Amino acid sequence: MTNHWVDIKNADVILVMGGNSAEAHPCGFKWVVEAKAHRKAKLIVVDPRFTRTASVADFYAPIRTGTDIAFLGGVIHYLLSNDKIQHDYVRNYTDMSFIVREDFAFNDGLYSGYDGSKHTYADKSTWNYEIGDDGYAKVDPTLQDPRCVYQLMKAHYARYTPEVVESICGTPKEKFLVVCETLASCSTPDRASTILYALGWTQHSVGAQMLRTGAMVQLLLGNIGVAGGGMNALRGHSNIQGLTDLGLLSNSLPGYMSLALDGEQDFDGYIKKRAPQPQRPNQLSYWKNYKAFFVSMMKSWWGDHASADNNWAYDYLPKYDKLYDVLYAMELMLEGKMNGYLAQGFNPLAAVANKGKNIRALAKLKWLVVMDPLATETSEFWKNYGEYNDVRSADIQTEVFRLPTTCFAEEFGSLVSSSRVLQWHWQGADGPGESRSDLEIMAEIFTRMRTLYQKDGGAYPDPIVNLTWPYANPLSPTPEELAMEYNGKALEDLTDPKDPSKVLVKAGTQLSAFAQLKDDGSTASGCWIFCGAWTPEGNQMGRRDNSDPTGIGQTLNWAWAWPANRRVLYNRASCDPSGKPFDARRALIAWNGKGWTGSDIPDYKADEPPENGMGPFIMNAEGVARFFARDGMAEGPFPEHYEPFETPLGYNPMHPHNPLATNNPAARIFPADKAGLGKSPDYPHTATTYRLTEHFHYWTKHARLNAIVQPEQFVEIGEDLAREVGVVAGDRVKVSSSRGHIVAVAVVTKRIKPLMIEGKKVQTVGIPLHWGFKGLTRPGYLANTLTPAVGDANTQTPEFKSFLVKVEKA
Ligand SMILES: Nc1nc2c(c(=O)[nH]1)N[C@H]1C(S)=C(S)[C@@H](COP(=O)(O)OP(=O)(O)OC[C@H]3O[C@@H](n4cnc5c(=O)[nH]c(N)nc54)[C@H](O)[C@@H]3O)O[C@H]1N2
Ligand SMILES: Nc1nc2c(c(=O)[nH]1)N[C@H]1C(S)=C(S)[C@@H](COP(=O)(O)OP(=O)(O)OC[C@H]3O[C@@H](n4cnc5c(=O)[nH]c(N)nc54)[C@H](O)[C@@H]3O)O[C@H]1N2
Ligand SMILES: [Mo]
Repeated sequence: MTNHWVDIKNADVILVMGGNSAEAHPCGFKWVVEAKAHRKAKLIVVDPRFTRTASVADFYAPIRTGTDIAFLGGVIHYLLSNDKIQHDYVRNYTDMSFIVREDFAFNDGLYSGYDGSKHTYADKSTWNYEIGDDGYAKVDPTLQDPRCVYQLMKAHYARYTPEVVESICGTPKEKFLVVCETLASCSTPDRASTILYALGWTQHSVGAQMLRTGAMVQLLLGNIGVAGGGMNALRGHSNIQGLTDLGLLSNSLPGYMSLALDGEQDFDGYIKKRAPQPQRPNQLSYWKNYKAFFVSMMKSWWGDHASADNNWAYDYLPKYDKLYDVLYAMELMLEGKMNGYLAQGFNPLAAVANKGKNIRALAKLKWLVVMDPLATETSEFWKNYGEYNDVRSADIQTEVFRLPTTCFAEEFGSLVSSSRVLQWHWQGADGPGESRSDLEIMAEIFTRMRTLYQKDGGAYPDPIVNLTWPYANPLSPTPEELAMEYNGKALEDLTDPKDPSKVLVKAGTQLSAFAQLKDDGSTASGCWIFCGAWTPEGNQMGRRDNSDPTGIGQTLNWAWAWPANRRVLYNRASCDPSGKPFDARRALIAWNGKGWTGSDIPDYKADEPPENGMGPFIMNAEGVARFFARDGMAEGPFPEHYEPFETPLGYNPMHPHNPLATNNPAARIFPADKAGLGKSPDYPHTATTYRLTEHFHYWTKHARLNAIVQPEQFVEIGEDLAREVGVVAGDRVKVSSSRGHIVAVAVVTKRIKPLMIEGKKVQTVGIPLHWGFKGLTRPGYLANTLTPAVGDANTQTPEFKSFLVKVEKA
């Protein structure tokens, strides 16, 4: 979240799109209820289904799955053509006035630089601003230049008229316009809207661009960095925010640093690329500190083995050639190139797209380790469970090890919430039986591996035998030790640059803030954004003072938020260029003549006078927010609608004559998966998968009370589809995709209606995901029997939310 849970109460309009927060985040949803009750906030829900969130909304609009870019592109067109944008904000704080390179182009659904044979944008160099001789981006403050971002964006989205939106999304024009008008009411400085989203946006082949389109709407309305605004990703597992913060994705490092790419063997080049020079006068480009963050991390990992002489052990880090995401892992297993797999707190057979493929993949492994408190579908993938897991056990040679772990309530430590708040929690009970904590298991695996490398050597044992392992009991590191390590400490006395005789931080002392990190090896910090969580004053994550001096929910003494205990990111943008809050009733910070103060920690240089003109988006070298994604995105600088890989239309209404632009042109799909995609004549219905409040994924079916409230697998179909296939509520239906089928009870509902898409009736089928063949509920089919193995082009998150099926009476 750019903002935080409590801050939702400050919103005037709440758009829930691509999520169902009343159901999946029922505790946090209370802040939506507060905003409705106390601010008369309007709640709008846009979802293919009339959800539990929709049932308490002021307005609901239906949408076809996978078409949110067309919808939001239409909103952008509405805001620009009706001049419903916050002028002061967009002119000063975004790249609207920046001039784009002459050779940047968009034709037939494809941007410049596309290589059709590789299905990727091989050359993204044209996706950039014109950079002048002074190193600064060229701008036209009048916004008249036809190559400025404002003009290009306006032309790009002019194609998304309300009629086009209706035809692609199935959202009736009148309903679409109500959503536009309600959002547009927040283009004034005294009103703010927030967007709450989750998987309904991320789990698509164009997921990352859906979020970007939402962020563009928020920027046009001047709603980023202000109280009650923001782009708010409501996250999943209790610590999934912590997972990305700590860099557990295959291409990232802690604190959103990035692993080097294959070929980036030169250390200085690696740093230079990630620590860009400012591209506007007097700009702070905060990533200029990248080297300090990186070197401190390497010191934390390898201590004295990381020194200036060996580039801080840069060669110890792998350089990556591809994303090693879970879809790729399954592909490698099938190809016989991955022989072992460790599933820690993960049930991939249930959770990953295309179960049939995944069974064949797991069956090729030599060994599989499952670290889990429960016996899961994954740990028993080799066992025959009749129609629910119809395998021949005798043909499967994979050796499976189950290591029983404790569960979160049997441990203590920190969890990071969607609000970026690191909250310390305490153990409720000891784990049962032979269970051991994840920490102990990992520590023992590591120390045993290290012993083997010490004894036998190997191709490159250095990174393993030299790893720092400073814990009092090497077989059982404590959460306190780890938290202190992530925060970091001084390795030498840190002195005042103006007076070297003055020691500011003594060697061995915990650091207070990431501003103290150095690039010369004198500091260590395992994750720079967590620096400040365990200071010389102690554990900041355990703080429980909920006082809220300004009454807008800024409880700065409740636990600790990264970065720097800041609760609302980009909060400099909540003030006008002179440093005065756009809305005094919701002030986060203000310039008081000498410094920035207020109810939040300034996301800016604390004593920087506004008249110097530094931009508020200090993580971008140009100091402003980007409508034009000049780097980073896989499929282009402006989001464009592409159809889901399994489309009920078979073509892209925006580009009907270019088959290369039917689906995301930059998405990766393996040949066999592509050949196996379903087509609409055989699989005429559009399906989506989702959660229910009563279950948490695949594990609460092991708990008796949850099993009682939702005992049996069902699918939701509309009354019209039920009539078409000849079933009534309670009948069993067979739902098939090109990859397999499930059989479940039909819930026939008014909550899902057919949509008219390009003149054709399209039915939506809703498939809750919680059932399987282990646990106390009635055995059921894994929903991922049906889903395709294709992912978002940037993140490889599978397209769980939009695929084709056929519904029949069972
Ligand atoms: N009770 C409970 N709570 C949970 C979980 C759980 O299993 N049980 N899981 C947790 C986890 S890990 C996560 S990640 C979060 C997920 O939180 P959510 O994303 O809110 O949950 P989902 O139910 O997967 O999907 C949300 C909604 O997206 C809609 N949708 C599908 N396709 C589209 C589309 O193309 N456009 C739009 N606009 N909407 C679409 C679906 O109809 C559904 O209502 O929930 C967390 N909370
Ligand atoms: N079709 C479809 N598929 C989906 C989704 C969807 O919307 N549609 N959503 C996706 C999403 S967002 C998610 S997050 C995944 C969820 O997929 P998973 O994360 O694989 O699902 P969970 O059932 O939450 O599995 C977590 C496992 O962790 C175990 N566990 C609990 N506590 C601990 C612990 O402290 N230590 C260890 N080692 N184990 C523990 C639990 O017993 C459980 O078996 O599913 C994904 N798959
Ligand atoms: Mo999730």
